[in-house]
Amino acid sequence: IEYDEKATQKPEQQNDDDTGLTEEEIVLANAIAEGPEAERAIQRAALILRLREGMNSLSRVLKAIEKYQGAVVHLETRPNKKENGQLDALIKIDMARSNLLQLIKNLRQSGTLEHITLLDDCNHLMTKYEPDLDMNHPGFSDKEYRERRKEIAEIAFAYKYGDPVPYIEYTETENKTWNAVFTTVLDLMPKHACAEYRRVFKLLVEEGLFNATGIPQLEDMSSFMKKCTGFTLRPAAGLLTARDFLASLAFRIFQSTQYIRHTKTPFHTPEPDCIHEILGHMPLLADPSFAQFSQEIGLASLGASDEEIEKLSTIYWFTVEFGLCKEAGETKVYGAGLLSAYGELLHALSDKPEHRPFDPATTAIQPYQDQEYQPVYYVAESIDDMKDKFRRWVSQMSRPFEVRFNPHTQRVEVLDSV
Ligand code: HBI
Ligand code: NLE
Ligand code: FE
Repeated sequence: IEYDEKATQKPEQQNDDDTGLTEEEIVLANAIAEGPEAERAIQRAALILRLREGMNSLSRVLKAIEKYQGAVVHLETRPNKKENGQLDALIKIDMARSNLLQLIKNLRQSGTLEHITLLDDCNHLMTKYEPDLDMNHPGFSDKEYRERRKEIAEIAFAYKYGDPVPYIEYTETENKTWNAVFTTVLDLMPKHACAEYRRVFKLLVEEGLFNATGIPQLEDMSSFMKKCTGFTLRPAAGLLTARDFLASLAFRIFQSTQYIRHTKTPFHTPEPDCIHEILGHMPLLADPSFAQFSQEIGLASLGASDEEIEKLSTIYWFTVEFGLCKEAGETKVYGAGLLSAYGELLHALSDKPEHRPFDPATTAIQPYQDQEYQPVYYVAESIDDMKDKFRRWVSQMSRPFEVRFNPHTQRVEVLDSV
């Protein structure tokens, strides 16, 4: 039976082996530097497998894992979403990188491998601006706020690829904070936000997702974005490392926090929170051209060196987070960090800070400020022009392979390797 299965494999699956590197390998390369040390380093992977023959398939898979000296750290079965009665298994394993690659090949050949994701492990937190650790955090002395943050962080830690994002019953105080920011943005947006933002914002109001009374649920926002651009959300517990955050963008996945800023500081906070993600990022992630740009930064980050990650993350900072652009002779805002913080939005458009034309090579090495308002902003001719300039710059980045995202399979494919 196994032999037959192989004979009827789709040509697409055979290609995977021809091209050398696959999605999984790139994400691996991304997580670990090259070299024999790296080959032996233990990597955690999450595999979703199709158990076509129920427990028989499962026992074959477990034997293969044992053969490659892997340790199973989590195992659960769940009903397959498409085929009634069929089971999927989610298995998390720790294994040496070289063995992991062998195992993946082996499972793919046997037709059991449905999906592999290292995204469940692309959620390493940075310990910065946390209410538990930072004395200057407005929530530092607020026990109730800190408890709430923990409760919401647990949702992100427990989240697994493919799950819907759990709903949160936001409190009255939380919804009031949202209301304060939302109504101000509603006020300022028509004059100061770029056309792309205004267009989607209007759609979101029409769909009833954006309103002054309550915080939109991530799952609903995710469905909306999926419809527009294929971007989906997964919950994040806080500020993630740039590498993890950017890697998920390559898969059109945006990692979003779900907690809200402290009620004492509605109009500016240095850490990301759901107001920043929902009001700042999501309208533009639902715009096709902008979504494409966001993903391209993500694709460029796969397999990049630490130095390159720093540059990409600086470009991300001065575009996606704090970017300005021209529109019919006026300067408009498209950066999410400005759209969710009106104090800084007004500062950015005033004559206090410096405005420089966006140029990837110089922008990439500009030091930035992540506690207070920026002293420098970069102004793009337009979002499309910014995207073109970024493309030209990033194409000179050295990497032994090129990657492309296949929207049908939701996988990153390698175009050529040397
Ligand atoms: N983590 N949760 C989260 N949200 C972000 O917006 C975010 C992040 N980590 C890094 C980051 N943004 C960027 O500033 C760049 O470093 C990529
Ligand atoms: N300063 C932004 C805000 O208050 O919404 C958040 C920035 C996150 C990078
Ligand atoms: Fe952000």
